[in-house]
Amino acid sequence: MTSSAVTNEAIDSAAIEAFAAHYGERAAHLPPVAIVIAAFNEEGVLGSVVHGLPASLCGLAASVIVVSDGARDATVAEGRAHGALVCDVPVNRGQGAALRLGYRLARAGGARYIVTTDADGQYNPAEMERVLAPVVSGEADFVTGSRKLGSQETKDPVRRLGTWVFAVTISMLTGQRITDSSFGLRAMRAEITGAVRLEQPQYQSAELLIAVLAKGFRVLEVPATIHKRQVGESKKGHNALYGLNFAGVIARTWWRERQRRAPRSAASANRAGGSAGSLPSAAEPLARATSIARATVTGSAPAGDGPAASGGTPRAAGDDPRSAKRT
Ligand SMILES: Nc1nc2c(ncn2[C@@H]2O[C@H](COP(=O)(O)OP(=O)(O)OP(=O)(O)O)[C@@H](O)[C@H]2O)c(=O)[nH]1
Ligand SMILES: [Mg+2]
Repeated sequence: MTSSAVTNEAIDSAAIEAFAAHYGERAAHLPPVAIVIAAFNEEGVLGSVVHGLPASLCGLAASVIVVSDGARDATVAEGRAHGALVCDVPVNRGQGAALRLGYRLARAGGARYIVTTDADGQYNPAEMERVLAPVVSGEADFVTGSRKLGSQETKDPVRRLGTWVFAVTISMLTGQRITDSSFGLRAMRAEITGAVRLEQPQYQSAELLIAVLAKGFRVLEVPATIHKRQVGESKKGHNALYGLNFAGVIARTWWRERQRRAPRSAASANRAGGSAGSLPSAAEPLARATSIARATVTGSAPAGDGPAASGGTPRAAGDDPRSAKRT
């Protein structure tokens, strides 16, 4: 392990320990679907985003995990007030590091499916079910929304061109037609996030997509919408910086995965069967995950994954005493 990996692990372990201590049973026994959101200084918008998320998807109960790191505003309190399980990391590391931690918390709590969305309100929660459905039905392992197949609000020609160029590049490199490589609304079987190598601290979407494709998982795109950011600013920098970083991640991930490509037979087995045969177990119990962090979590059987009591029921308000009541 490099020294930065050791530091990252120490930060993750401490955050998992604090999360387990704060939420106890709620964190240890998650419902089947975990909606994971990375949020950095998203006060003023995170609350309404969490509030608008469905309490169940595809007939399965859903919880919301927000990973906030190094927030200098009320992001944490706002997320908790609206019912999200918020992991409050003291150091800012980036969206990639935050999502990785969120995936780990979701797996540790026993979630079977992970859906991601952003904290800035650019994605439509009504489209989540469309993204998750092929994963639940077993048609795909990983589904991403696509603005190219759906719609995008921005008229910025540089953004539009960038999205197209990166999608074409990834399609050529991986051999699978991809129309959008940076869509934040996506769904996957939870164990996939523990089976692929994820290292990017910030610009994570291309790494995740390329790594999932390289492992031979079945990837699907569905039409979806991306709105303009209404509150706050992009955390990724202006177009040129974003584009340069994004291109670098594509090149480095493709090269890395090429070097460590699994034998063709393993990849084909994943593709053909779509089973978790070569995967680690989805549920790395929180107690075990946090044992590194010396956390104490007790509990009995994991929550079942039967249909939620009533589809579309509003999310319950959080455990925070300031919890707002949903209408
Ligand atoms: N925890 C955490 N979340 C982050 C960080 N940077 C960005 N995010 C979150 O990641 C999501 C996407 O970030 P944005 O800045 O909107 O970037 P983007 O959507 O890729 O690009 P834009 O189109 O410019 O908005 C948002 O929910 C951010 O709050 C970070 O350093 N830490
Ligand atoms: Mg955004």
